Amino acid sequence: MSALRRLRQCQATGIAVCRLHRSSSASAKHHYKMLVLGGGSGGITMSARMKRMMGAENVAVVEPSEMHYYQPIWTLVGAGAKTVASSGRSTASVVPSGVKWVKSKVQEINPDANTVRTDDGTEISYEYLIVALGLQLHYEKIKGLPEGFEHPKIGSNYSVQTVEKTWKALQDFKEGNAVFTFPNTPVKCAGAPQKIMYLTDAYLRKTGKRAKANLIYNTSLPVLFGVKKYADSLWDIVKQRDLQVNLRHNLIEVRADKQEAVFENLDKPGETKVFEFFFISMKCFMSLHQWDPIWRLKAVHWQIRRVGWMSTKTTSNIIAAQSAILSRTIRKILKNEKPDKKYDGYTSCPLVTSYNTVILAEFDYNNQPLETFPINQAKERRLMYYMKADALPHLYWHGLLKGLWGGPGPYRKLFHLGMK
Ligand code: UQ1
Repeated sequence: MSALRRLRQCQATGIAVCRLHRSSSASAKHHYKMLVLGGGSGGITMSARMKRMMGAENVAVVEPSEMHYYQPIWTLVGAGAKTVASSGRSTASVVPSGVKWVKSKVQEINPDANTVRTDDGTEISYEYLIVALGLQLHYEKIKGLPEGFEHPKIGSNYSVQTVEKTWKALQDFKEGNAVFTFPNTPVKCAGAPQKIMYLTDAYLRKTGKRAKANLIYNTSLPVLFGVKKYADSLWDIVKQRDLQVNLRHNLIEVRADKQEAVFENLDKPGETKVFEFFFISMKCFMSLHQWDPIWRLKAVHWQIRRVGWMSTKTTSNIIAAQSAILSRTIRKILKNEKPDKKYDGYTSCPLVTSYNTVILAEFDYNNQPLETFPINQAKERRLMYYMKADALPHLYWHGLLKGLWGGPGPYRKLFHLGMK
């Protein structure tokens, strides 16, 4: 960086930054062949793959958080079946060794200059950029939040600060409504809000409190689940277990002091309905990160030419499938060859339906089932529960994050050999 530019930057960002710059040696490296934004599942997975492709010294990952969490297990944390501590590891331990961890927040992407500015004013230039910033949580979009979280009966399994409140509220349950919500925004895992309802039902039955409880699932979607095959099974479960489902109900306000939640009817604008609750578990409103390619880079007409991008879905099974394709694409681009493979939209969702059963939903972009195992996966199965609770976390930490797991595609083909 030129002295003049650094001076300007110091003027713009203050003395602390100047000092920081001076103390970092003049030879501090601020250029990487591959720069990865975000140290979540996508960012760490791609860092590992890029390290293997081009050497650790050529890769840097920008991530401000000290901790990295395996979020799929939070459903079970909310139901008391796993601890939150078991879900986290330090970011330092998951950044591949030798890869530079830039512990800052992205402040600006400048695709014309192939540079990124972080919140401490550092400018990093790159040859190739991977944006894997994931989704941001927006509890503040609901009136009465986040301050409502001071109340013990308001929980949400999607943030490390609030996930344990769900389990506490479940244990303290006496009588009344337990309300579960699904927001009107893109979300990471569309199955999650109903998983915690099934676990709540199982817990209340186990503890003899179910008769005093109404379990209510208010979802903004027009369906219980987007893939008919699994939705049919879920409707059967909902009926058998006496769970109330209200479609097109979107949470707009939580009145913590009165233990009331206000929902709007998405089919009848302006019409609202108030639900009293003893306990409410909310799926958070989410949005793409402000620097996600879909928001920002589209706005600059895809001026970044050499860019790899992950899609807007961000759960780890999707990242597994995408990371393999993205690596392949990058390898082709590096060799000046044409990318030859596209991500097929593979998504999976282990739908936890009790403390020892799971329906393993797997499907493609068109919401058609795309199942790995040669059995009917729409059935509740114990084996799938143990896969979800015990096997998949290992696959995540030791396979996916090391860049070694590209999803179950090859196994699916193997298991279905000769079946078509
Ligand atoms: C998967 O690969 C994955 O990522 C590690 C998950 O995230 C937690 C999953 O939930 C699932 C179901 C898969 C797919 C794996 C198999 C064996 C079907």
